[in-house]
Amino acid sequence: MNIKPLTAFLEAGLLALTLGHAWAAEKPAAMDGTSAEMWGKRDGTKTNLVRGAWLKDSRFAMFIHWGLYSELGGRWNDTTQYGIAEWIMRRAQIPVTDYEKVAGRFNPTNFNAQEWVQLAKDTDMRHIMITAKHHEGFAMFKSAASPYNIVDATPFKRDPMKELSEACVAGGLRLGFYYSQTQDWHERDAVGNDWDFKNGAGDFQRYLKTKAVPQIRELLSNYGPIAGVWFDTPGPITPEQSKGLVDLVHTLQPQALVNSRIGNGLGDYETLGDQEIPRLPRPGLWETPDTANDTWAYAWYDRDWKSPTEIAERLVRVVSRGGTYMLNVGPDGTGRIPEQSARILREVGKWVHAHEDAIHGTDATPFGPLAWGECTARGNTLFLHVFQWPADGKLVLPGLHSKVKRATLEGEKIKTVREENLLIISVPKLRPDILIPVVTLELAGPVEASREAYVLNGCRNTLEMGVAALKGCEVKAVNWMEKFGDWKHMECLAGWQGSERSATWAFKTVSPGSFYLDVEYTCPAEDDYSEWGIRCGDNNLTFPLIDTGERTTRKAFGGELPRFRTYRVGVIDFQKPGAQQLTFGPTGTEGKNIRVAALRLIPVE
Ligand code: FHN
Repeated sequence: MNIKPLTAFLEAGLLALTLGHAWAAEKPAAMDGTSAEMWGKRDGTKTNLVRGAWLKDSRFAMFIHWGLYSELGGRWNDTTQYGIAEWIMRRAQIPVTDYEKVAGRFNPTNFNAQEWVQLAKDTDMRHIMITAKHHEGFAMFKSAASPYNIVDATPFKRDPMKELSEACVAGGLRLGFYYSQTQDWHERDAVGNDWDFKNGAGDFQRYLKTKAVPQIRELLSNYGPIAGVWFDTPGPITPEQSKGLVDLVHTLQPQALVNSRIGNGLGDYETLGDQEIPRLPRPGLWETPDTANDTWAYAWYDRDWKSPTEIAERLVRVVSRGGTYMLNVGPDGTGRIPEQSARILREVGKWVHAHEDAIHGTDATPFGPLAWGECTARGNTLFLHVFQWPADGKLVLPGLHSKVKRATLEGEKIKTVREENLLIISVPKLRPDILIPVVTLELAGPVEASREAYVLNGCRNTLEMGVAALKGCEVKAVNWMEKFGDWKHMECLAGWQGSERSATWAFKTVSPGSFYLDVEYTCPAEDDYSEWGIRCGDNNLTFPLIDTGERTTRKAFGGELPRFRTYRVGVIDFQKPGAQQLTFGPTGTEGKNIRVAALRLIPVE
C-alpha cells in the first residue's frame, strides 16, 4: 500500500486535520517539510486511568534524545544547522550512504547507564523515555530486523537500551522507548526522506511489516516490562496502521502505555505539543515534553539553557494543571550528558526532593487562576507554590472554603486568618532563598474551594483567555517555531468578527487599588492603528493598537513568526472591593486580525 509523501500530504492541506490545531487550518503548507510537526489528532484520545495510574504518580520524567545525530552535534560539512539537532539528516539533506558512515565512527565510550539513572534520581524524576529509534532510522538497540543498529553497525558494539533497562530496574525507575513509527529517513518505503527517495513511490505497509513492527516487538520482548512506547509525528499513518501498533504494544505488554502521537485519536494518554503548557487545568491523563535549551538532541552551539527556576516553575505549572512534565536531556556523541544541563537538573532536583509531596502523585489546583503562583493538591492538603513573593508579608488565597488545621512555610509553622472569602497567610517579608517557596495548608476536611477569579493587590495579574465570556471572537492556539523545531505556544483572542466583538472577564477585587493595564498582542500592518477599548466600572479607556511587524512567512523555513508586543494602555482604578467586570474589544470595525495574548493588571506602586 502506498502512502503519500509528507510534503504532498502537507500540500493537500491535510495537516490541519492531523494536528487538530487551529493554526494548522490557517497555514497548512508553509513548513518546508517540517511537516513532522504533526502531533497527531488528540481529540478523542481515551485516557486510560488504570494503565496510566503510574504516570500520574510520576509527574516528572526524563526524556532523552540520543542517536547518530548526537555524534554530529548540529554540524555537517563544516556548516551548523541551527534548530533541533536530531533533524540534521533532513535539514542538510544528507544522503543515506553518507549518513551511514557516521555509524562507523560512533563510539560513545563515555556512556554510563548508572550515571544517567543517577542523574534522573538526583533530579527526582520517576521515569525515563529514550529514543530507541528516531526519524534518522538508526536503532540504538540490537535489532535482528535491521543491521543498521548500534550493536552491529558501530565500533561501540554495546546495547545501551539493555544497559539502561538494567540500570533502571536497579534504580527503581521505569523506562520507556521512543520509536518513530512513520518517519524513517533511512528507508525508501517509510516517510520523510524525499532527497534520496521519492516518497510516495514506496510501500509504507512493507516498511511497517519489515522494520517498524519487528523492532517494536524487539523492544517489547527483550528489555523486561517497559513503561510504554512513545510514538511521534504520525503524519499520514492510517487508523488501521495506528491501531495495529497499539494492539501490538498491548498484546505483548498489557501494562505499557501508548501516547497520543500514535495518531488517529488513539493512545492511552495525550502528549501535548512540544513545550506546550496549557494555561488552565486540563482533564484526563496528559504530559508536556519540554526542552532544557532549544533543541532535543545535543547541539554544540546551544547554550540557551532555561534556568533552574524557570524549569521548576514550568514543572509546577504542568503538574498544577493536571499533567506530567517530561524534561529532555541531549547526551553528546561520546555518551555524556552535557555538564551544564546536568547541573541545572540537579539544582531542580534539590528543590523537588525537598517538595516531593507537592509534586509526585498530586492533583490539579481546585482554584481559579492565582495571581502569585500555582497550587497542587493531595487529599486534604494544599501546596501553594509562590512565584511572586508578597512584599507586605501577606499571601492572599481566595476561594478556599475548608477550614485550615495547620499552615507551614517550608516546614515552619505560620499563621493564617480568614477574612470572608479570603485566607490571609502571614509569611516573612524576606523571600526564602529557594527556587519556589511552598506554603503547605493541612485542611480539617476535604478540599472545598471555588474557582472564582480574583485580581490581587501587590501581584501581577493576568486575565486568562480561557475564562472570558466571548462575543464575536474566539480563543485560538497560536503555535510557531522560533528556531527550526523550537516550538512556542500562545493562546490568543482572535477572529474578531460580527457587530458585537468583545471579551468580558468577571472577577473580584479585595481592596481599592490602581493597576496599569498591559495588553500583549500581535498586529499585522493592515490593522495598524485600529482603535480598541476597555470598560470596567467607571473606567473607560480607548487606545490604538499599532503594527507589531507581524510576519506570516519566514525566509528560513516557512511558517509564521508572530511578533508579540506589550503595550501599556492606561490605568484602571478600583474604588471599592468586590465584583468587577472588564470588557475589552475593538471600538469600530477594524482590527479583525489582531491577536491578543494577554491582558495584565500590574499594581501601580
Ligand atoms: O520531530 C520530532 C522532534 O525531533 C522531537 O523528537 C520532538 C519531541 O517531542 N518530537 C517531534 C516533533 O514534535
